[in-house]
Amino acid sequence: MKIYFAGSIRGGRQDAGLYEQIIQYLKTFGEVLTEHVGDPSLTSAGDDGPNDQFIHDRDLEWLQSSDVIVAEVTAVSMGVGYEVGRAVEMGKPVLCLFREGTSSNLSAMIAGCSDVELIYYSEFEELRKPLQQYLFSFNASK
Ligand code: 6IA
Repeated sequence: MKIYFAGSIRGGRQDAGLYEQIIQYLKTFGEVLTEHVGDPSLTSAGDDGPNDQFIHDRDLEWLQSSDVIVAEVTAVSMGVGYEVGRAVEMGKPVLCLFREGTSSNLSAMIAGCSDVELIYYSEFEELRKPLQQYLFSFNASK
């Protein structure tokens, strides 16, 4: 199973450690195409990578080739919102994760979208079971 993990980059890297934990766990279920999103050395300011068009086009190819999208949507990120919208239009299964108890407010465009599954949680450990259930049920229905 190919998993596309989406998390904030230029929207802010305050949750990078959490992304890394989620990615390590997701890797026990399949191949994570976007492991760099959890790289703690990747900063929101870093501009030394490939150019933006390359990043956009390559990420959309990965999105298209993925079986499932898992998006951590607590940190407000234009790119993550865009990826979720494009994935919904592609008809991909999308699971969004939103951490409660922070100053972030979840957009109605995610909270009100019946095409995405949404899990509210407060810490990583709470995600293990629901993530496992979601990925197993998805694999079984394929
Ligand atoms: O608007 P954001 O930057 O927060 O959007 C983050 C989302 O867009 C992530 O889920 C990624 O899949 C994608 N994305 C955005 N920037 C990059 C990127 N930049 N590399 C790979 N995926 C990206 C390279 C580093 C950059 C700071 C130069």
